[in-house]
Amino acid sequence: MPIQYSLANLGASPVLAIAAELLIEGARLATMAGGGLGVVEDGAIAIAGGRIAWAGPRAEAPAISAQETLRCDGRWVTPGLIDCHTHLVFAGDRSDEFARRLAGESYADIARSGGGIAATVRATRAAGEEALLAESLPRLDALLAEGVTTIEVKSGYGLDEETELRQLRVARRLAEARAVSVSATYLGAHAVPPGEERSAYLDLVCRRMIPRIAAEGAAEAVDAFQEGIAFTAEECARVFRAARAAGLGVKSHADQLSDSGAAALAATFGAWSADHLEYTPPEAAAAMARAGTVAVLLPGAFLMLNETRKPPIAAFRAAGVRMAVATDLNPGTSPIASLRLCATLACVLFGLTVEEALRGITIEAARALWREREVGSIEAGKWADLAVWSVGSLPQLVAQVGPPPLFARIHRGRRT
Ligand code: DI6
Ligand code: FE
Repeated sequence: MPIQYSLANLGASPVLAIAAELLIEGARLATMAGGGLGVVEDGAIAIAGGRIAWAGPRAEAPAISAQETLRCDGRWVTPGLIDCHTHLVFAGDRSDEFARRLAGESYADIARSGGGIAATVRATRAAGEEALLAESLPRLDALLAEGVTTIEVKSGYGLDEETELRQLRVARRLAEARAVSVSATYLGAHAVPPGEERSAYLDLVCRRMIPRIAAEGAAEAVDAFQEGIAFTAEECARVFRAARAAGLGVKSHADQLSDSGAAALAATFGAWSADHLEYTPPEAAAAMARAGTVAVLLPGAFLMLNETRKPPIAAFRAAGVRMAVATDLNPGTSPIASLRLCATLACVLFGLTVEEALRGITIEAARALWREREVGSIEAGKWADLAVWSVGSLPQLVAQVGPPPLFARIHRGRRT
């Protein structure tokens, strides 16, 4: 709740004002508070201690004394964007696979022939920590340049203890190198490492890695790739049990290339999110809604693999499943460092409305990371993570592809 002081309840004491470090004025706000866009015309935001001290219509604002004022001249302000599914810490390049797919090979064919995830595992194991950080920063910078203030980063390109932990360390170092919040996810169950026996590898993931990662605070959640070319439902259930036992969140790469009941399984584990979902049957939506499992749509991978089967959006809407949109930024299926483009693709390819797409890269994405109490909307008490846009209307944010119309980016109250 905003702290409000009025003369009436202050009696004879001196007039108190909000002492803000930064006051944002003359803005049109898309707060994402409540169920929709939460539009406030002629809005103001007072920021203190890196958090939103007050937000709302200027006419209703309490007295505010500000060290600095940012006048927006009618520009739109949204919450800072949130990319809730990325694999952006990796080494190497797989553009050759793009050419192979154009020549007719499928993603699964390439994976079975030693390419795909295994190719990036080889490159990532060979890269030292500094090299990995240096390769990852330009991808992060591309996201930040379009107003992103929180990202999720998955491991999953090490598949051995040392390299997985190195990836997770680099993920955390991104937040020291740049003004961004990072949520790290352990994706040991991305593929069986080349030359290893699957049950022995799953022992390592479940008995050793997950407890260690939880104890060290190296990640907040555990993800698994449930697919014919990756792990079965039983194997993923084992990973999710270990994650829950260690007190970590659960996420799933679910039903991307085939229906293996992955979304429904994720829901039984109370997963934070189930992601991809192209082959998810509409009947799984009810269980996802009950479990509060967010459907994370990844239209970049759908585009790059030239897929045709689409996620059951109508069923998600009907059941009240929350929908987020993310880049899936990775070197194989979604080499796309633009969350705004992915929001556009979610509209054009999957039929999301502009409102759904904008909520999908803000408040619903926060929910997919269990951070909705901290970020994702413009409400008093949350971190002051904001994007100020030089656009005349909100649809312009997703109706145009090209340089981001970003006027200012604010992370935890600091203009960056
Ligand atoms: N699904 C994906 O889209 C990425 N991982 C996954 O499980 C792709 C990973 C890659 O091809 O490198
Ligand atoms: Fe992914």
